[in-house]
Parts: sequence; structure tokens; C-alpha cells
Amino acid sequence: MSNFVDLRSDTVTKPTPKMREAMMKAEVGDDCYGEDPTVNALEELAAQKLGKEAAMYVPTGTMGNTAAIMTHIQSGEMVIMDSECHIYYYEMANVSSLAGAMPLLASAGEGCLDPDKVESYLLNTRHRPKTSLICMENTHNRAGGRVVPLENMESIYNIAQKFEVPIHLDGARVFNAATTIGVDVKEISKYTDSVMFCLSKGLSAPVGSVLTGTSKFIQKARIARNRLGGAMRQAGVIAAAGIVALQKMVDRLQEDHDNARTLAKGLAELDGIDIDIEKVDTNMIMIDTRPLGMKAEELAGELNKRGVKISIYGLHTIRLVTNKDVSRSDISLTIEAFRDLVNNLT
Ligand code: TLP
Repeated sequence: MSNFVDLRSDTVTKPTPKMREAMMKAEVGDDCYGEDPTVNALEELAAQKLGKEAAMYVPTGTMGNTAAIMTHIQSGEMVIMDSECHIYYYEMANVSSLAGAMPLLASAGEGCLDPDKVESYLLNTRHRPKTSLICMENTHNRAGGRVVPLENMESIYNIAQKFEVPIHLDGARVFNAATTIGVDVKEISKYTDSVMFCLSKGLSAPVGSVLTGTSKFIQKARIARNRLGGAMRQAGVIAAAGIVALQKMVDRLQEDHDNARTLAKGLAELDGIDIDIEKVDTNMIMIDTRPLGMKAEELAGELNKRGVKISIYGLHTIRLVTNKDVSRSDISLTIEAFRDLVNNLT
């Protein structure tokens, strides 16, 4: 066991004993023949939770997003998105290299899309390739786990409907968003045509994400998954943990959010730590390292020496993510590590 407090991500969470038990007992079959009962059960459960007709289990969120884009569009078309979204920033340019699309950036800040920019991109089609898809992300990772308000999603959805363009949601942490807004996740997914969500983040499954949408869309998406080499066989062994994640782990996400707030409040009291607590919507905290006179890498190294792992999110930005495996006492240890660091600076 490591003695580190690991705040790099919620992806670092280990499966629960219930997950391991379900994995051991999972009934399996060849999923490429549609014969894995556990995968089928997970897909049905996921579709029902998101209020969609069908779902497809994928190994990663990146594959789910890429398969969705490949399914919604033709190569040579354009896809509207935010300049800080995961699809644009982190996903190895798959939107261009695998789906063959050009991203059109329509950011409004804080993870939202600008309705006017979106509409003008959709209007102006005469001399340009077709704009065939809008991608959104909720919660928004690089915006610091911010919840994109339902109003923003609704206004983008209304424009999309008018121009008959689908919306894909990177909902890697959509259950965190629903928890903060205090609504059923369907209140978010109703403003989308497809949603990818991750089982392997705050929900703590060891592997896996799910892409949801209409039956026709998912049928086509299975071909995209094959093209990406992502068709699996007796995947019920891992899907079993995904079922436990959906059934048992959604209701505890508030605990991660409460821990993030406690951590943010504790850190904000220290000299040189500038955090806007009102922006801590979910399980993430972003910290600008400049008031400490340090670059993110240097600060990460200093925290590591004090037993805390964090992520570097820019030259002067670090990210801290609470998760199931970070306890209240880990929160206190982290505040003490920062205090020690700050005291040694002054
Ligand atoms: N995000 C990871 C890193 O890649 C940055 C993290 O630690 O947060 N969408 C969003 C919004 C994500 O945050 C991530 C992972 C993904 C998609 C991709 O999921 P995976 O890692 O399963 O491919």
C-alpha cells in the first residue's frame, strides 16, 4: 500500500470488494456475438439510466468519444466544440486523424459553448464543409470540474434541433454534474443525441465507459468500435464491476464533492493559495501556482516530497481531484502538506 494521498485523478480509484466479487461471479459469453449476458445487462442498465434506447460498452472514454464522432459524421466535415474540451485537448487528435473532421471552436468560457458562435457556424455553410456535430462536455474537466448549466445545454440543443445537427456529450463525469445540480441524469442527457460516460472515474470501476444513443446510432457505433479495435470477447468479467458502479457508486459522489469543498476551504486560508471556492462545483480543484512564485512542475515536486500527488494542468496550474480512495484524514494531511510548503517559502 502506498502512503501517498493520490489526488491526481478519480481514475486512480480501486475497485470495491463488491466489484471484485461481481467480477469473480460474472456470467460471460462472446460479446462479438452479442452473447455476453453481463455486458448486455450493463448496456441495458446504462441506456435506461441515461434515458436512451441503447448503449455500447467500450474500454475507454476516449474510444467512446471517438466512436461517437465517427458514427455521427463523415470524413471531411466539421465538428463544433470548446477549445479546452477533452476531445480537443487530450484525445490524440482522434477527431481529425481517425474521424477525419475539423474542429470548430465555439468556447464561451467555464466549459460552456457560445450559442451565437454555434449558430453562426451552422448558418454559414455556403463555402465551407458541412458542420455535422456539436460536442459538449459536462462536467468540464479543464474548466475545473465545472458543471455546464442546464440553460447552456438547452440553448445549444435548441439551435442544434433547428439545424438538425446532433449533439454528442462527453459525459465522462455526467453523474457528478447531475449530483451537483440535484437532478436525475436524464435531465442532462435529454439535451443530447449521444452520451459517453465513464465507469472508471468517480464511479470507481477498474475499466470501462459506455456510449449511449438511439438503437440505430449504437448499431452503427459498433462498427466504429470494431474499426478502433475495441470489440471485446468475454468482457462480462469487467462489465460486472461497471454494473456495481452504476448501482452502488452514484449516490456517494456527493461525498467526493464535500471533500473537495473542505479541501478548497482549508487551502484558501493559506497565504499564496488563491482558490475561488464558488467554482468548486464537483470533485476538482484548480490552483494557480503563480502567487507561490512557482511553476506547476516545481509545486508538484514539492508536494510529492510531502506525500501528496497532484496533476499538472498547465505551466502554472495544478489540479486536485477527490475520489472514493481519499478520506477525510487525507484531506487534512493534504492541507498540512500545503501549509508546510507555504511556511517554508516565507
Ligand atoms: N481524463 C483523464 C485524463 O485524460 C486527463 C483525467 O484524469 O481526468 N472525457 C473526459 C472529460 C475526461 O476527463 C477523460 C479522462 C476522458 C474523456 C477519457 O477517458 P479515458 O481515460 O477512459 O479514455
